[in-house]
Amino acid sequence: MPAIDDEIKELEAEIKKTQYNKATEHHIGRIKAKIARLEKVREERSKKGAGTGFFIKKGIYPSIGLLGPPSVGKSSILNAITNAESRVGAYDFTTLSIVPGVMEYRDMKFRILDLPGVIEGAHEGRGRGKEVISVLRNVDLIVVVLDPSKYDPSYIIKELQREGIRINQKPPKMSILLKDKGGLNITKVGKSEFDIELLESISREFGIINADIILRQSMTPDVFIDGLLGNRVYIPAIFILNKSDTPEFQKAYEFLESLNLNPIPTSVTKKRNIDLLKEKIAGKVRMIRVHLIPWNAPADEEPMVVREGSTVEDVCKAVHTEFVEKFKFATITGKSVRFPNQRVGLQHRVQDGDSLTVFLNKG
Ligand SMILES: Nc1nc2c(ncn2[C@@H]2O[C@H](COP(=O)(O)OP(=O)(O)OP(=O)(O)O)[C@@H](O)[C@H]2O)c(=O)[nH]1
Ligand SMILES: [Mg+2]
Repeated sequence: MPAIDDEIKELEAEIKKTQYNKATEHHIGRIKAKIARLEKVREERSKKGAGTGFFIKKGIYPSIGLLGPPSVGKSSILNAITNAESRVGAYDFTTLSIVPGVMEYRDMKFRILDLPGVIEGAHEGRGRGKEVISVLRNVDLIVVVLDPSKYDPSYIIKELQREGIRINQKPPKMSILLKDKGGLNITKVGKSEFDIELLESISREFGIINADIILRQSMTPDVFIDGLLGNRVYIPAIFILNKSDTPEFQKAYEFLESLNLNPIPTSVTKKRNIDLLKEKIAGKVRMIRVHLIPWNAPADEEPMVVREGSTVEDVCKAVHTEFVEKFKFATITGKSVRFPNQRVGLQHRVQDGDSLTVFLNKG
């Protein structure tokens, strides 16, 4: 799709050369909307011919992706915190596919994914960067790994943004009701601040002419575009600065501190802060405890610790594949239902403290 790519590049160049001030902000806002619209078209087209990318599925354990430039020590970290053995090499692109490992921390388990290194220009297809980054849409936490020779995360953050991934951000608080007529009505609730004319022209750029849009927070054009598109994912992220045993470490650490990224300093070679890293990862992912109660036997004493958002199906799969194949119904007592022993299906989401009993078809 060279045509679209070129068009996007031209528009980006235009933003770069336009000085940002009151007089140009509308112009820039509209260009940003145009870029977002073109990116959407590109994404839709590339989906049609897709099928070669990496794919991961959500399970009961949270998935955590190790993302970073080549050779910073991602695989070394995977090997240090999990049972896995991913190849480590003193050259770039040692890891060529996704290598999973299981990290245990207290009574919890986490699926850690070691990914190939990502270089600048990934969205243009350099390396397998685009595929690597798009995998991260489905993870529960992104761990950005850097080292003292490659410590500037800005291109990585940009690559994530281009894939529609927003790190350490909340979804914009806004609602859109599309209508057949009546024009565009943008209103606000509370103290939100924004430039109404600019947001109107952005909406038109997306072909939204008749709609009621309610904003519940202040909106920059970028946040508004995210809300209009509605296909962004919001994922927490933490930063690691590895190789703390090397002399150039301090300078890189101070740089990341100045960006308020709170990097976790680690050294795999010197085994420094490996437990701290596990603790930080575990602390960033919300887990819930579910008690499995067999219908004809005493309850297991230990609850299952699963990802927040897990369904009855996720839990069943983790116990035994037969639980899904022969599933008849389940009953739950707890926060996720209105009354004790309520019947639920496979798609029901469990909540912390739920007691679950699964009933199977015979045969
Ligand atoms: N000094 C030092 N070297 C390290 C440390 N961690 C990893 N290394 C070395 O850095 C090199 C790259 O390590 P890998 O774990 O293969 O790096 P990677 O990020 O997985 O690399 P790619 O898969 O190529 O992207 C190897 O030579 C490691 O031995 C560390 O804490 N300190
Ligand atoms: Mg590797």
